Amino acid sequence: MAQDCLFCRIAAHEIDADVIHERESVLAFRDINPQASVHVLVIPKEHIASASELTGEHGRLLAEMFGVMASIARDESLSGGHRIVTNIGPDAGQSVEHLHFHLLGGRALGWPPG
Ligand code: DGP
Repeated sequence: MAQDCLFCRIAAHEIDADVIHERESVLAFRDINPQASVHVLVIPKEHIASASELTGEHGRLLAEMFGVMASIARDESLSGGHRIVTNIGPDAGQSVEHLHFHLLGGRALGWPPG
């Protein structure tokens, strides 16, 4: 756990969140500032600053995270489609330096994103 990392503290249940899925290594919770009717954040419990830090050693973890997201999309009835996105660095608007995938759905999503 990284000191002063918001998502590490959510993963440790030190800070409340609307958790919808939890596993030993992965947590999913609703975004505090939703951009669609379904907006879930999926994080590894271990501290990884962003997708740029991923290596081959994270393959199993990533497969688990994508499995969790597929399961959430089914549970949230996103049969018409959804989007998974991760922001990396300030130009992309990353505001929390702990890897997280945004799972967005429940409305038509424009492309390209802003
Ligand atoms: P990004 O900008 O890609 O780093 O996304 C960070 C997201 O985290 C942003 O959509 C808002 C969300 N967020 C920030 N603080 C909290 C919090 O305390 N709780 C929850 N549930 N979400 C948060």
